[in-house]
Amino acid sequence: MLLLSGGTGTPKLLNGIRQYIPDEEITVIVNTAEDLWMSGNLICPDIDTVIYLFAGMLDTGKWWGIKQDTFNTHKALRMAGHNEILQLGDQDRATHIIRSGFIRQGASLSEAVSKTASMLGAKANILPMCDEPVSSMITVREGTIHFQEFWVEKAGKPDVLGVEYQGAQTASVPEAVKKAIKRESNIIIGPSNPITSIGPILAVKGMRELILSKHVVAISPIIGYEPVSGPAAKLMNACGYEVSSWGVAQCYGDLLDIFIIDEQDMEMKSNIKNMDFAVITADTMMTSPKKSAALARVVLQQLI
Ligand code: GDP
Ligand code: FO1
Repeated sequence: MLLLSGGTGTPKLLNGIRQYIPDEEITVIVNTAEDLWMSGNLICPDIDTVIYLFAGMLDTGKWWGIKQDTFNTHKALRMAGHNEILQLGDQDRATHIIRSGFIRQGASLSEAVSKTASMLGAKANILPMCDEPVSSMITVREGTIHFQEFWVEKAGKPDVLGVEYQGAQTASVPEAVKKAIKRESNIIIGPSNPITSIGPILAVKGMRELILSKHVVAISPIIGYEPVSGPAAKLMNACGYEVSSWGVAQCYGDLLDIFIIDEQDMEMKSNIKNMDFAVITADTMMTSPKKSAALARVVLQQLI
């Protein structure tokens, strides 16, 4: 079982999938374009969400960080005048220190993530989309800024003029990712942000070609004309896509074989019918583990 994931929508689906499939049989290729170095360590928000989910540690209220974490170091740094863009939990920071230590000793990101995930007890195969640094850069009126500056520091408020994946074209698909894709017939594109979660994964040089021949099942992260959460609307608009499942389908284009949209968008099914893939409707709103499991069941039924 192989999924492409960001850090909120797809982890909710993974929470359902793991009710049917053992963690050891799940591989997740995760976006790294929201990563950044902060206070001396590499923060990988989407990877950490997936690790913490499989380790049973995730704060599923926020879908980032560790449940019941404290923020003492973050507060102490702020009192000393060192402001961190992201509020880092103390236990979460321990993960960053361990992973960054491996990287400083010469490990690739893939190796560092694999070791960190097993130290924390996550049994799924969690693979960064690439080992080289890639960043989603957002162009606003004042210039071009990192995704985290746009979304967290500036609270997603500036008008967005464009998005680019800095470093993606010179990055390469890691061997572990190539192997994982080659051995699967199906690839699931989870309900993640098509611009800043799935977009960067597909932009890694050679990734799209590897996925093209597979049976791709994607789940829309948009219900009606709004994302369930996060900045997808502003970013899709800026990239010239309609904010709807139709727009998401256009982002993925010829990769799609099966596209799962929300049952509320039943009438969109007829708009999408001229495309070269099947459209399935389901309740895609995952507000509980039970609802995640119900959607996961629909997804599993679409696999070949
Ligand atoms: P990020 O890295 O935190 O941006 O996380 P993702 O890209 O994985 O997830 C963000 C996307 O998930 C947003 O576009 C949301 O609309 C979508 N999303 C979140 N929860 C749900 C849900 O329950 N159902 C669906 N269909 N989409 C969801
Ligand atoms: N998101 C926030 O909106 N505010 C935060 O203070 C914040 C801290 C944070 C710390 C660690 C981590 O792994 C993720 C964190 N996030 C935070 C989420 C992160 O910015 C995500 O990349 C975005 O929310 C969207 O994907």
